[in-house]
Amino acid sequence: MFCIDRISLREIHLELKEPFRISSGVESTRRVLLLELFERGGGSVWAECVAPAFPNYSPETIDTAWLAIREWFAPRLLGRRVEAPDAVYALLSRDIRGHNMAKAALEMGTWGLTAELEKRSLASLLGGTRTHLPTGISLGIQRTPELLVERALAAVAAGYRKIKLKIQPTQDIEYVRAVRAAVGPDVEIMADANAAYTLDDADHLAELDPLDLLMLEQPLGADALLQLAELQRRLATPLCLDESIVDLSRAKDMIALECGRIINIKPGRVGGFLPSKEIHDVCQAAAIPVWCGGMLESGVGRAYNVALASLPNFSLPGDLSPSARYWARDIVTPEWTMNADGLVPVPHDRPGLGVEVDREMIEGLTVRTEELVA
Ligand code: OSB
Ligand code: MG
Repeated sequence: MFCIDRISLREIHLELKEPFRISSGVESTRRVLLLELFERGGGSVWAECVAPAFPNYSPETIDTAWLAIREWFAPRLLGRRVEAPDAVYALLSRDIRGHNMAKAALEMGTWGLTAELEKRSLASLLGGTRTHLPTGISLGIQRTPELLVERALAAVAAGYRKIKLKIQPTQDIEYVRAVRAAVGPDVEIMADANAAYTLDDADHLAELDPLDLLMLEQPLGADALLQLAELQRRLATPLCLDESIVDLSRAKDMIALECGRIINIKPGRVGGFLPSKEIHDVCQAAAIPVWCGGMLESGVGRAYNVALASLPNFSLPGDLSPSARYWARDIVTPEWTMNADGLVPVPHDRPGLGVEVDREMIEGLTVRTEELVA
């Protein structure tokens, strides 16, 4: 039971160590939307909205999310007594389509708040059992195959358990082939196209088959489920869906249509933890592996993803890179770390998010704030 009587929104700018390029755009400074939820009894928690600055990955952006939270979603929570966080997704979604990242920021925040109030770890509140999470790295598109090989070898040396290579039509087979040759047959590698291809590219994409990829992520457009099914019939490489899976219903469609064999669950993309858990459960029953993707989160968002990824069917390495992969300094203490075996420990022994947020640092990075009250 909780009652939130104030929500503060804040945009901070976090400089990436290096630009991150995917097929649909490049990012050098992460505009991060942070929220703080304040409970009537005095408890509070930080949360993060993963919406990007530009609508290339999703229709949502940080600016649409800000508007949606202020105008439509925060008013449904503020001043309302809520029994438990598993009721929040329905509360926010009734008669409002889309805006999943805005919904998720609040919904996940209420799970975080509940964990803080009950003084238990967010992972245990969600039902997470795993203690150390195998972690993958997502490597942005590089100028040459040689530069990508250099990054991939460094990632293997650092212990990463999975190497994801961003590709696009002008930079794909040759790049992946160079990495496979360099890392050898035993390293798990995959590619992510962020929807850059069409079904006409099926024969071209089939050239990936001999490179033994763990999966090919989102080769076609988010809504192209039937064409993805056709592509999957023509490829040996398992398809994994990211942008396509915006809710439980889409996950069920994927299973029924056989247009993918793996799901990348990003809780922001699907509207929060409740739908994430439902997708996790449906996939587990259908023997579909899932893994937790990333959206260049700060250490706050990472806390939520690590907790989710501790559920049992997150059986493939997640994009849970430690803080130092992206940031000169993260906004949380301790920073998120990965050991030499490529494992990120789940802070089961620490209550709430498991990290302290560095408010002083955040104040210095803040470019705008807004207070929403009951
Ligand atoms: O497609 O998974 C993606 C980052 C921004 C937008 C889309 C994607 C990504 C990543 C980054 O791959 C993964 C990470 O946060 O480490
Ligand atoms: Mg992806």
